[in-house]
Amino acid sequence: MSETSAATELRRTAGLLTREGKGILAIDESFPTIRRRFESIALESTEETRRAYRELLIMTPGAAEYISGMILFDETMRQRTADGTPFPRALEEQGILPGIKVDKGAHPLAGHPDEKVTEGLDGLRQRLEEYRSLGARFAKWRAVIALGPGLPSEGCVQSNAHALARYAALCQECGLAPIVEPEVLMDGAHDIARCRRETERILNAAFAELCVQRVDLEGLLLKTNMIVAGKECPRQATTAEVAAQTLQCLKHCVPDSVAGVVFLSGGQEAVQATEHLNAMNAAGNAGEPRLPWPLSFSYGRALQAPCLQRWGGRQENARAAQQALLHRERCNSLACLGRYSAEVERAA
Ligand code: 5MM
Repeated sequence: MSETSAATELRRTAGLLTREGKGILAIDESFPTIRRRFESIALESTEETRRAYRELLIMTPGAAEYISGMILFDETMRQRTADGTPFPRALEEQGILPGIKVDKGAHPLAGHPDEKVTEGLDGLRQRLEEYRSLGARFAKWRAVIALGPGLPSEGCVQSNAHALARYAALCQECGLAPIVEPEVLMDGAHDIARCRRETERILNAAFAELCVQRVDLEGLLLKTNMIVAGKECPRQATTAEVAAQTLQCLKHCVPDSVAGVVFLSGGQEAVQATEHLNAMNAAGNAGEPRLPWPLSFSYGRALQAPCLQRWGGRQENARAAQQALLHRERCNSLACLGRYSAEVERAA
């Protein structure tokens, strides 16, 4: 494939992922994370329980109206529906793009107590080629940044930015659209102003490295945290404050050429994550100029939590669980258009 047609394909994939009113469902929990999620419903995490749960999510009837892509975990990428269809193909058949989490998790950063760097660059080119042959169209890598006294250090910010950019360049070489996810955690008592300052610092570092590594921003999505106060902060911000601070942060740091911005939910309550996204799209596109990028969602917990609780690991609850998931998907789809409301929420 020529360099130009490869870039066109990447941009097309990125555009498909953020087309109007659609977002991404993240179901890429690693083994320890899915075990914790299943513990909340007293279910053992086995290959079969994980497969059954992921099948329920992937095969929810009607999801393609609201969902453009799903991010899978390595194991999920290789699993099949009960009738033997590989999960990536089952998604493609519905018009949903299969994606894959390719990082190997956050590990202690040498010389930097309490800080982590995301690993997984060794052998990544070969892994990406295999994922592409299995049907992946896009990929995701998450950097995890904790705030604390004197944290994050410059070493942590720079190491994670460098890894994100190296990953993104390798994805584009292989024809997979990269989702670049630097996440500032909500853990801690920091206020919203501190979250904004540190998120801007991290986004600036990430885009500087993406530029150094010659990544095509038109073939890339940014997945980021909203600007919120830490969970233990005595003063939590209002929805309007979260929307205003997040929009200003993005306008300062995200180049116009980026194909789209999608948010993680990061521990926000499901309805709250929808309200925040709706407020941003309503305010951001109320006048001229409109925002330079689509603002959408790539939630894990804020889409799945009600569904997981409704399922409870019991096959007889599968249909009700899918309805709970579809409801959150619809609400967030409307939030991408600034058209979500309390009435829509109640119409479950
Ligand atoms: C679904 O959770 C993803 C995997 O996390 P681990 O690697 O820690 O198991 C996570 O990367 C997710 O894709 C994003 O952070 C968004 O999830 P939330 O739940 O924050 O919306």
